[in-house]
Amino acid sequence: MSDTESYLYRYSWDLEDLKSYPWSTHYVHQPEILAYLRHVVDKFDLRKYMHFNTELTSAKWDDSSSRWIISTSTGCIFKARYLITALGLLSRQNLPNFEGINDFTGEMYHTGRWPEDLDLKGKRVGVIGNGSTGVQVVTAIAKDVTKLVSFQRNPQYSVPSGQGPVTDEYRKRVNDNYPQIWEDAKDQSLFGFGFKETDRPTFSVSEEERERIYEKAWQKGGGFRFMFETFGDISVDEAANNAATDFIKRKITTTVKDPEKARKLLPTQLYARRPLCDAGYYEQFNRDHVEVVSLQETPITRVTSKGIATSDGAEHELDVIIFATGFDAVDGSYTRIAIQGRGGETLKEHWQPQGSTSYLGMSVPNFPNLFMILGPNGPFCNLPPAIETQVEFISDIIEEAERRCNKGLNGAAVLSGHINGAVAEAGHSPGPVVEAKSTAEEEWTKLCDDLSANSLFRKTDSWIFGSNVSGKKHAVLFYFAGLASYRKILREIVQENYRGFKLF
Ligand code: NA7
Repeated sequence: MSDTESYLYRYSWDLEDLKSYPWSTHYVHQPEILAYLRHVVDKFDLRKYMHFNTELTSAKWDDSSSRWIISTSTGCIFKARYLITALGLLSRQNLPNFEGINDFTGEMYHTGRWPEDLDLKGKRVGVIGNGSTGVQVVTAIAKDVTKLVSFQRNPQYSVPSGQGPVTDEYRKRVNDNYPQIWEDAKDQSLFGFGFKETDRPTFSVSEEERERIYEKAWQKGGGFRFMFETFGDISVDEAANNAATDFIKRKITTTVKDPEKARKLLPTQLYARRPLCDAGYYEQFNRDHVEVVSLQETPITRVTSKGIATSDGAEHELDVIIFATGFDAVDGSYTRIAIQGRGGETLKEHWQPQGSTSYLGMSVPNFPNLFMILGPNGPFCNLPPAIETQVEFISDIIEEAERRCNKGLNGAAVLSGHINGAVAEAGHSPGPVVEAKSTAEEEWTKLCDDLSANSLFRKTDSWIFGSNVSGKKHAVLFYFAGLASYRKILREIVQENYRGFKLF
């Protein structure tokens, strides 16, 4: 289930479709998201441009022809002037290699590769991981299984999502205001979640008023709302953070009836990961057949043929193990593929040892005409509007490069020897080359680093800083000043003749 309100978890550019396409609940589930994407593909007749079951295996920049040479799993080789990657922020699965994992005789699944027809009814199921996904899985399957064991390394804070049916009046209100809603989300807010983040400090109000504000947000629902619409300092001030977590902890202890389960479910860390929300998560632990294992107290020692063994000598017998263990996020989608820029350097090499870098989350020096959608250090926010923002910028810069090339405006650069006079075909220029400057990449990386310096998010281990995968450097992976500010910067860059880019 997406945790962004349905009306903002879609494309913004087709008002008629926005108003007419059906959605019946506040948040859409995966099948509805897929159906929506298929609908857009059909409506705009896009399927003819798509190759399915085709994996990008490598991409190499050829300086002499100014082309990307792109190899795929189907054996096809494509030559392209521009390569735009949309590999996904959260697509490379993180699958811990527990000792004995191959001995397990039951079924094992990672949530990122969920079989469509999986039926867990009547089964004994273990869920490893309790991030956004683990919390949803536990909530969804608890009623169907005969035994559920949630293996938790770090308990997390989760607030109600507010999921439920959308009334006709609500839908009408959204439909009547759609253009304004999008403008506010894209150009007035930090995260594009459909509300204005507050800058009210936690301790600017009395304790009673604070409680009232938290309670109101709890009743309304929404993870980002709770963290960013209640008070403006929860993610930067430890005392403010503690005040919010005290409230959530009280909710956990009053919801979970078994004190031992409640104790294990109480988080000990800061409230500084991606804010979670759920449709009745803590309530599931009131079922007798739902258990929680604290991996801090009793770590997994190995996977056995029958289930999972923990350090207290227990063997949790299971039919199915679900790995809700997340992803090698953001740059993990890139470092697994040999994407080679000028001189044969791969992106993986370019990003070592300092961690992944880019200009605007889209472009990397020495990787000409490569544009990443949601590459490292792009905006941290609701993703559909972030994706649209980047697609629009990339389209514009390519159009500008082509325009300059066609008008001969880049002739000076070609003749000056950057491409060394090389031409792809006799009598023709190899075409435009667009590339981020190294200084622009350095400045953008420093900005992203500085913006995150005071964030409590930086003090906790999560995929947002790359610290969920062993061996991965803990480094900034996002631009944290928000979508509106990011879009403003992009507009300024265009106005300043694509500041930070070289257009040959
Ligand atoms: P997350 O948020 O990265 O959560 C992964 C969970 O798996 C988290 O609870 C981890 O514990 C746990 N984990 C990871 N490795 C292990 C090992 N080796 N042992 C035990 N537990 C482990 O991934 P999600 O799929 O839930 O969500 C990703 C994003 O998708 C989410 O933020 C939304 O943006 C959508 P930890 O807390 O690190 O101790």
